[in-house]
Amino acid sequence: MRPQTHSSSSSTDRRLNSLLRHLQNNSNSIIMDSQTTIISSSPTSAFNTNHSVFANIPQGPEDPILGVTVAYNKDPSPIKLNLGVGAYRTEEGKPLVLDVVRRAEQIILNDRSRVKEYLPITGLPDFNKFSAKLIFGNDSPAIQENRIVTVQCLSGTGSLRVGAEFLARHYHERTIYIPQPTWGNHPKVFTIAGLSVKYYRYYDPTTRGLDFQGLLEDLRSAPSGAIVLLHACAHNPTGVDPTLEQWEQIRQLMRSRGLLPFFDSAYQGFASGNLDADAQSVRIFVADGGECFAAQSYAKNMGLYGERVGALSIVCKSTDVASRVESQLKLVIRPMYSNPPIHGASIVATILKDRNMFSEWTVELKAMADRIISMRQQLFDALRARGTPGDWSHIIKQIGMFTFTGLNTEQVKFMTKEYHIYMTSDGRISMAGLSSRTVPHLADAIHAAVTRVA
Ligand code: PLA
Repeated sequence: MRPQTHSSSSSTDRRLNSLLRHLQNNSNSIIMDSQTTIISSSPTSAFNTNHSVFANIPQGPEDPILGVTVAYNKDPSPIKLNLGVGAYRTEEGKPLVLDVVRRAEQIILNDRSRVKEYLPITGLPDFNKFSAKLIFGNDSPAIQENRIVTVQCLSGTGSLRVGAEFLARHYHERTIYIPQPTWGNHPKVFTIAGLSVKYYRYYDPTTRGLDFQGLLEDLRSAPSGAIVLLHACAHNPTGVDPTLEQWEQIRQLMRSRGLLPFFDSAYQGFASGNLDADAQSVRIFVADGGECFAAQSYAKNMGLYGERVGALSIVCKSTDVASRVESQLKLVIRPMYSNPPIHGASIVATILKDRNMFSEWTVELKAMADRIISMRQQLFDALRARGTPGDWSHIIKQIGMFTFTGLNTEQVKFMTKEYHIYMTSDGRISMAGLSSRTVPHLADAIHAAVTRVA
């Protein structure tokens, strides 16, 4: 129900309005008159304790992804299952803190020389240095040539937002092309920063694969200089990535049209289990010497969701440009949140800097990626065993954290109502939230939805 519009007929409101009119018309006597009015009247005359200045505010909708968790939390059913948000769970269905993260935190805790001073506006220098190496490669010429600026930001979302604000202020082309479909927050982040969002074709529902021709056509007809958002790997929500050959064609087309790549890398290591393999798309764009943006998140690959740790890198043509770009990034960041938090970045820097801890991390990361891949196989097998109508091979073909099932909104609603399975209304399920124990329940629910709901 819409909240009722406020009526100004009460005597209190009449007095308030006349006070406001007086203030508007007689600015010289504002302070005297307002004080006089407030002191000489009853407390309710100018300040009504029952009336909110936000009385007319409409109820906002829940977030399409994070709202799924809100609904899940309210459900008392013991069999409920949250496959909405992309958050890794163990076979026991529990959130996971990596052993290497615990070890890094212990080191940080024991180091009495560490203090809680403000970080620089651009964040922890070691974190930035090693984050750039992680995504662009240890021997990246662009790093050696000192033409990459990396700034620590508030996880992937904050990195995208800072990049978007910078582009809105300093780049001549305001249009950003994002894939159709994409992560639900992308259009909001870019629009609110002042960019104009357009879509390029990406996913073909009939093949449940990449609409490569559509993608090329749309990018070919984009205005020269337009920004193009690319998921570095493990495309969310479709789980469909271009092959390396297709990436190469996308690169050639984008460079020939002068389109500016903005990579969102939220799942490095989660697609293949290998950090370098999952960064190939970004690296082929950097290898040609051209410019690009990259937003990195450590939420998933280090399990640091709530620590909000990520980085924005801007690859420039020269050191000189990079240093001016950095100076402007500081002017973007300072009035937004001044400087980023220290703890999560210290964990990441501790791990990335130390050869042993780094390799321990890659083992734990591979185990997470492998468990997700094995969930794909188990769910596929369970549907086959039930004889569920349809071709479910996309479950094993898709890459990364999510399966874009092809289930429609009504089927999703049915599964939530009858089976207490929570997922986003577009039919996306987080494979990382499944376990061997819960696969049969999900397969039963999908089977029932497909056979009973059109
Ligand atoms: N980019 C993509 C493509 C994402 O999928 C997500 C997270 C982010 C950026 C931002 O992550 P971060 O700010 O936490 O680093 N997507 C999640 C969570 C996992 C979410 O919606 O916030 C998802 O369930 O889609």
